[in-house]
Amino acid sequence: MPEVSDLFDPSVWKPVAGFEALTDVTYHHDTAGRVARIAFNRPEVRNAFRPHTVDELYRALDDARQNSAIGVVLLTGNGPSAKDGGWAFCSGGDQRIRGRDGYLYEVNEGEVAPSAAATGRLHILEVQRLIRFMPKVVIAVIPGWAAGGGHSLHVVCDLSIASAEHGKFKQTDADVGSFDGGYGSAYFARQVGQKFAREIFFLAEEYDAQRALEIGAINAVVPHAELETEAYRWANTILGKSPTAIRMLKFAFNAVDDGMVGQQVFAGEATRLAYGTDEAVEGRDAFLEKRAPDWSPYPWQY
Ligand code: S0N
Repeated sequence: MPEVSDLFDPSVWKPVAGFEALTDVTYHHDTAGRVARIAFNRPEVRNAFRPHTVDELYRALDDARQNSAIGVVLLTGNGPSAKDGGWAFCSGGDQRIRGRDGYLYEVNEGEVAPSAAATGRLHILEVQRLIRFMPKVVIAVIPGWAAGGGHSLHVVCDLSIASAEHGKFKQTDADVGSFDGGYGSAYFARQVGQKFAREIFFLAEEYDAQRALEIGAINAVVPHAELETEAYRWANTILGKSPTAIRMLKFAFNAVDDGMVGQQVFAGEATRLAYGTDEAVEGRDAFLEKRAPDWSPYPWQY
């Protein structure tokens, strides 16, 4: 077994200090400290997530969000499975520990304590919102299965790139009695159109990376061995752009589908820009100096 993943290039990545104890995900920065690689690390269950996985994923993503040197996050799945050689991005919620009100924390692998019945969690949706609202580009790097909640996670990422040989997709929510009624379905329909989205959810049939590309569900299909190299190349291309422009574009793309929250996020960034102007500085200074603001240098522009 490789230490991290067969596709992982140890000359590119270094572990992130403070995150050594992670078990269900791995978290690295590139040597320049500008790209984050976060990977599901449960290949034996096709990278299904349990509450502990989601906790770790959220922590790593939030750390990348708050690191002002990081501009791009690669979200992927380690592999292959030592059991059967299978590859996965993520196969969604771990069905072995799904309770009646969400997913349960385990006492042992696949085993929950009877008293845990009241502590079910559904916080993968918090991860979806973190990806959606972080002012950085998140790329889903899909080396194998994207199924169920794993399918929905790639949908919410800004870009998706998949392995030609092993990239496979299936929306199994309705097979197991779950339904992502937000970004996973309704936003997916915005991407591929209502007919394809309904077919993928209602029939839950497998489709491959080429098909995903044809319907507009992903951006590119690349040879398996080149998947992470190509994703890293994309990251570095994006890093060559203006951070402010990329951030404003991401939130502009989001806003039309995100209602008042989308407007709020976009407007927050506009406020940040406004704070950088002399005009806003004058407003602040006038208040602190207890005088009327002098707006005369600032025209009512047309
Ligand atoms: C991914 C599939 C298609 C791969 O098939 P393949 O290659 O034939 O492999 P298998 O032999 O099936 O799997 C290998 C081993 O991995 C285990 N395993 C796979 N997926 C899971 C899983 N999700 N949970 C637990 N174990 C899993 C297999 O059991 C097998 O183990 P062994 O070797 O011991 O037999 C195929 O595996 C598949 O269909 N997997 C299930 C996909 C699925 O239905 N996922 C759940 C869908 N629902 C969600 O994800 C919930 C979404 C969600 O989180 C959410 C959304 C909105 C609101 C709230 C929530 C929420 O619930 O939090």
